Amino acid sequence: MEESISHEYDLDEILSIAQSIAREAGERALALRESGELAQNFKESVELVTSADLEVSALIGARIQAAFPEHAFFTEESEGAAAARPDLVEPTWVIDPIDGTVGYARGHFQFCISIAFCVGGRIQVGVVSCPALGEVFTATRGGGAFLNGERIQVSGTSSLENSLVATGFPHGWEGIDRLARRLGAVRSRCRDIRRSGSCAFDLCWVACGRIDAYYEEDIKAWDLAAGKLIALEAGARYGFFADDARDELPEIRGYATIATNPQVYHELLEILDTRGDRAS
Ligand code: LIP
Repeated sequence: MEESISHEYDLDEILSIAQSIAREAGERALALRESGELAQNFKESVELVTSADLEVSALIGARIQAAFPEHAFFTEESEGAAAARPDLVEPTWVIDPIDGTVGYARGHFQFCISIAFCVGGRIQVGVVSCPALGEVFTATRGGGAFLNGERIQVSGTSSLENSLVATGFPHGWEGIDRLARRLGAVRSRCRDIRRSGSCAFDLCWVACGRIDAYYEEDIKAWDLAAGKLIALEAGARYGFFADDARDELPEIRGYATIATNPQVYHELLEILDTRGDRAS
């Protein structure tokens, strides 16, 4: 299957198109923010969505349709995206036009344009552009992971005690006591905690070794798809710390995700999941 995919699809060409779309989208996101005219609304009363999320989503969708009219795509802003359960068998793009919207709207640098190309049930290409930092992370399945064209790999930190661990929290307050308990348990065993506000950003920082581990209970396919491939191709170990509560395709499952350098995986997993390692 893997071999036939690389025969049927030119992943390097797809990567190059995805990269140029991500760069254009990033420039547009920055320009919209600088214009000072961002409209802000809330989905389901808690989740921020700005006019830039919608505009950048439309821009990326239009570019993909123009380049690959036969491919399916869905973005965080697509209608029914939350309930969608794509099987990724046919060519499908999974996109977060702005991952880290809350920080983006407040002028932070930790936000990303996340674009993944999937086919044959797997993520094949991932691009995460961080326009405020001028950084673009890329990966193709089996082809390694890169930051601005330079090969990257996960950190060599060998113990959780010396690890920087990133995590995130859902937009609402549901389950906050459980999340806070878990955070306390992790914090008492690691060097420190980071919370960027963007899953794609955190996965890329695991990939390039700026942090050693990332976990989060409730992320979505569009948050993780590109970053997951980038982290894996950089040598990360990726898995789950609880049974799936959402019946998602494992390849793009966002429930109870853990991604770390392989050396600290078991130590962190033990804290998060007392039932032991049930990773992928
Ligand atoms: C964000 C995630 C992040 C999570 C935030 C939010 P959005 O996605 O990437 O990991 O902690 O609460 O869900 O909403 O900015 O696309």
